[in-house]
Amino acid sequence: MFVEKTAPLNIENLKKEIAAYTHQTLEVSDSLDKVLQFVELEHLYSAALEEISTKLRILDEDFQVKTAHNPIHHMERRVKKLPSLIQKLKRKGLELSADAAKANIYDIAGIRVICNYFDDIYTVERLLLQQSDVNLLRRKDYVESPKENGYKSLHLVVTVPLFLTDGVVETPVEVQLRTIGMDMWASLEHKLHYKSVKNTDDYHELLKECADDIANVESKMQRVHLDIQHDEK
Ligand code: 0O2
Repeated sequence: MFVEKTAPLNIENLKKEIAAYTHQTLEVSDSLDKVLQFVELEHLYSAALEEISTKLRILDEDFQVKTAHNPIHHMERRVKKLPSLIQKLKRKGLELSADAAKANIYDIAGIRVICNYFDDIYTVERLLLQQSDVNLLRRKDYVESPKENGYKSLHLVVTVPLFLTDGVVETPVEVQLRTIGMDMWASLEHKLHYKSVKNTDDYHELLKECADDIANVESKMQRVHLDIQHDEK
């Protein structure tokens, strides 16, 4: 069910990555301290992803047992890689430290929940947020109000409690909920935006058209799905 996107931890590689992104040759004592803080960060946010993934999997299975339908098609999760995290800290003009990251960056742990149909997005949101230990910090509904380029997804930042050896730590996780079609669109647009040498503007209108076409097809398919569900009852 999960597509793991996290590379295994390796202190030597982390040291090299920190040195490359801070453009400093770090002395061993200094770098080790920083590295260990980032290792701890990785551990913390991986644990938060584990918690939220389990919650979502249990909800999906329970929904299937009770309604014969799985709202979740699949999930992808990742802890933000150190180079992207450092880039984001720099972009926001923040100190390059694990503490600054913890306090200011909310998408260190990210999970993408790909839903079967449009309605499933809001079902999963409702079921997740009604859990007493899940707290909503931020919500951006790009499904209701798509971005100008046609991007659609529901973004939530929630905290989950982690019961660690030294106490409870409320840890934020960014949850992106979208349909299969919205995911297909976002993947292509992301590729065009970040990887392609072509001018993104050339595809602006075409991509917007694709977003509308996908929404039309997905809404027709949802109608068929709802009719079938209704007939089965
Ligand atoms: P990555 O590599 O996916 O992590 P903030 O996180 O608050 O500083 P922002 O832009 O306010 O930044 O957050 P927002 O709007 O919630 O978007 C965050 C993430 O949503 C992005 O993460 C993308 O994953 C996705 N996203 C937002 N807009 C678009 C878009 O137009 N096209 C595509 N394909 N994805 C989008 P990152 O950090 O950019 O990258």
